[in-house]
Amino acid sequence: MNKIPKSHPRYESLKLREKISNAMKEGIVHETGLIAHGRGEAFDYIIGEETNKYADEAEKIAAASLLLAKNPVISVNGNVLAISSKEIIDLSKAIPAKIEVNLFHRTNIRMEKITNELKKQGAGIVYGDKADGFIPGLDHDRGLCDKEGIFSSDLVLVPLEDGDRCKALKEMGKKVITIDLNPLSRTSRTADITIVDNIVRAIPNIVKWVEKLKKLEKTDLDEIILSWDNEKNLKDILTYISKRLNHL
Ligand code: PTJ
Repeated sequence: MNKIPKSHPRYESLKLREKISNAMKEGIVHETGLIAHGRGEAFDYIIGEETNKYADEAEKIAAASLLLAKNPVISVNGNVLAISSKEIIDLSKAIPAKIEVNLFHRTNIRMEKITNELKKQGAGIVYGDKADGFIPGLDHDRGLCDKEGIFSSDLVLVPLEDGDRCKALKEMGKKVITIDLNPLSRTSRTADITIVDNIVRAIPNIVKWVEKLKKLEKTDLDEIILSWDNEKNLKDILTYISKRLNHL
């Protein structure tokens, strides 16, 4: 790929494409990850490629929930690593939360590459390769997880998630936070907290909220979370999108 000039009106977007494309060539992103990224881009374009007040509120609630969780885990897949690795590591340290590699298209070689890359970039323990636990209700390797990681967690942050893992995690009694630009996806509609924002903006904003909310008492954090209504937030976002489309 030719060097993208900073003056290009779609510089940020093209840089992300470049990262995803390079990570696919390195065997980190699955080839279908390019399609997933394209779907995300389309929704991002529609919401205006910025964090709106609904996403910001969801990011605040996510930060408070992560701070209150006893054993929070951040789930990382190929796409997440390709575009948000540093930010994920920052967030895991700010909480602190565990990191687990959990792949839809699981192969030993991808598990190893993603785990090594996270460690190289400064993550501590990276869970996922032991695979001594299983998420009930999922067929195939998608259910594999670590007993000390996702299996025993009380809260999981699962960004850019595929269809039914979110539901299966909820059925295990876990609180699930997702980041998904598509407010209509099954994951978006199943999660406890759905952040409709690009992960590259969402994670730094969650970190910002974590730093602010860290100073509060547990009871104040409980109070903040009490006001959260995920269904209402999703409805508000859909109304926001409809209004934008009507005014174009
Ligand atoms: O690395 P693997 O093997 O675990 O595979 C990862 C992918 C992403 C390929 C897999 O989980 C998958 O196929 O996911 P889906 O079903 O395409 O869902 C991904 C969701 O993430 C879609 O609803 C996209 O809109 C959304 N998405 C894509 N890019 C972004 C995003 N949401 C937030 N930020 C993004 N940058």
